[in-house]
Amino acid sequence: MTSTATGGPGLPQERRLVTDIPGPLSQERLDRKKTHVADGVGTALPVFVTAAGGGVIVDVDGNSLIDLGSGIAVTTVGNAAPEVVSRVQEQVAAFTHTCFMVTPYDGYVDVCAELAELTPGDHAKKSALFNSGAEAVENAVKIARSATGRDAVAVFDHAYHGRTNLTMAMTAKNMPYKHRFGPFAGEVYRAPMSYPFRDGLSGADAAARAIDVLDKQVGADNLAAIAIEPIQGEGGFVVPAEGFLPALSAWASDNGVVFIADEIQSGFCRTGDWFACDHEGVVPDMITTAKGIAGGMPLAGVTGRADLMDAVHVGGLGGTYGGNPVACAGALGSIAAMKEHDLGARARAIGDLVRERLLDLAERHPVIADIRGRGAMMAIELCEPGTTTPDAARAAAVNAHCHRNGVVTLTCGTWGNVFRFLPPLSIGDDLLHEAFDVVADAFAATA
Ligand code: PLZ
Repeated sequence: MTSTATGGPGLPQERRLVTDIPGPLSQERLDRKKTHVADGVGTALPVFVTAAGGGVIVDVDGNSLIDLGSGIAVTTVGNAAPEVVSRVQEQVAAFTHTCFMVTPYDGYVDVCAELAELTPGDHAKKSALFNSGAEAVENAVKIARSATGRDAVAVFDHAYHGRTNLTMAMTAKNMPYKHRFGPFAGEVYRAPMSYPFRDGLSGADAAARAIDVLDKQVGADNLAAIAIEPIQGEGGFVVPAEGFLPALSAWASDNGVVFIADEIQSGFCRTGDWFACDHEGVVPDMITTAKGIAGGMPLAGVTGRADLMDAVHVGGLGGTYGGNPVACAGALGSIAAMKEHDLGARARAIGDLVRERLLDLAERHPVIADIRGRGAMMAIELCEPGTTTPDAARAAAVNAHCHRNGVVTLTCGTWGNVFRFLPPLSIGDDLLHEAFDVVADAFAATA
């Protein structure tokens, strides 16, 4: 079952359905998956992929689907982007691995230099590289604890930070992430998030509420770090009210608490800036990155104030594969493409197009209770009309309709009632419009 397909932007940019979704050849492979792959590993849209690029994903049956998911915000520069492919090919032919902790190489240092330049703030910064977002978050907490000599970590309602033991503890939602997987790491405390659609609070009031919880229930002196997604991802694309992040960050700074922005989903041009923190000029002490950083190669980073990063003893940070040379080559290609094609501007243009389509849709479908997000990170929350009662069943029905009709869509949210749109920034306007025509049909068909 090998494939010689070539992907990338040269693929025909079209939605093309030649079988049911999933088609017979995907069905065969699904049976094989059932035999060999643990049931705990689910798949949202079970077509087996042979190629992808631009704004489409092609499956074994010859269907071409429009991609509004980017593999959960990863292929921001496009799947098999030429800048990524060429650098990866060159690197993989030169050497695949040495372990940076054994014998170093330029790619790792180059990525850290890019991170210092691109992340918010012009202070002295240093980075360490890892394999996954969860691993980056774990290490950010380790570094913050080492630098402050404190234990406690504050996180927020609806937060998602990963599936390892510490990051499960930091993640809010039980199903499917935490159920029966405890006991969880200790010294993790949850504060109320700013969620304008549900709490109606200003950023300042929501920050005061969160700070009061942290101050009274944890104590600023015990807090090593506050970790927050500047726009929440899995939790429902919750965009905090203006002023919430700056107020929290100021409080953290006044109290010697390390402010960690988890930009694993929102970073690298996704929201129209390099990072979501840029929107309000928030400068985190530490930032975690992954996903979009490397165009599909597994890479993650922790970037922070040099004094914090250097608080850890030599040898205290690492891992066999962290900052693997092939993954670093992918990151350098992805970052080069983002700069060269001004993908931040492209994300803003996509955001305008998507918002317009969603506003139009919401006029006709009162189940759409909230439209939110920024740039190419937009979402709608579905509720029983006129209420804030989540309508997850409708979200699932709309999602299934989109999948059957060749559009890769994703849901999210604590109640599973949020529909999120994360197209690759390499998608064309025509394809985007066609995808939203399908979304509109899905709402009409499930009304
Ligand atoms: N922090 C903000 O969005 C990953 C998870 C998908 P890893 N989000 C997608 C799933 O169901 O596992 C994520 C994130 C934020 C951390 C992570 C974790 O990143 O690379 O999946 O470990």
